[in-house]
Amino acid sequence: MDKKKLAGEAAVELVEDGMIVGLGTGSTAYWAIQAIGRKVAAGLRIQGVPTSVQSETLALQLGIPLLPWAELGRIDLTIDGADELDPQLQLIKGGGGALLREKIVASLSQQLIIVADESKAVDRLGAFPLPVEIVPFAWQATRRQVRALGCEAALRGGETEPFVTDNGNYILDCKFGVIEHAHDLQVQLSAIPGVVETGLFLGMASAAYIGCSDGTVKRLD
Ligand code: ABF
Repeated sequence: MDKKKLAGEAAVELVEDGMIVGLGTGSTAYWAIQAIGRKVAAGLRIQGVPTSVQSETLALQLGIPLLPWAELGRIDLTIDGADELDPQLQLIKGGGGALLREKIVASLSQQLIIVADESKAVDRLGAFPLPVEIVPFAWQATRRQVRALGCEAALRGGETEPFVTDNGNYILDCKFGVIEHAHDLQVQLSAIPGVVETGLFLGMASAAYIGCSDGTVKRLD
């Protein structure tokens, strides 16, 4: 039983004709985009807004019409993955390196629907290292400031060949341990000038579809 496929396909029931739809990144959102592609082939009229080069490429392959960036404004519904989600639907995202575009798209979305397998549902955030997108300039100094907030921060990909995001930035994967006060941490990280964005998505998700081992899909609101 592919729990990610179950979750991704279930969320697509919410996609209606005429919508502008945010297309998420990752292996769970992949299944949602595949299902949207089938609906478009059957006549559904939507415009997609990809959250990464990866999801843009997939959408184009499936013939999903994309909204021109210049027209980007309100998005009706975004379907995206997550690395962790807690009972309050607070999220850690960015394991796929697309957190900045994902957060921009999420911020414009009337509804953000998270799709995940049950392993992503946690009681408290933090077992998954928090991705933090930073500019390459003086990244070591930025890393020192991030570390000073109480975490181990590692440059994703390593110093020889660092991972570069779709936006030309680096990512620090930050082990804070259990994140008790996510809003405070978001404020502290965002105050560091070299930090572009964090993988904390707080108060943004409308619901989550969780694929379970017993073949069911749970909806969390
Ligand atoms: C993306 O999906 C990222 O924000 C997140 O890291 C990733 C989860 O990937 P997967 O669905 O493959 O587990 O939205």
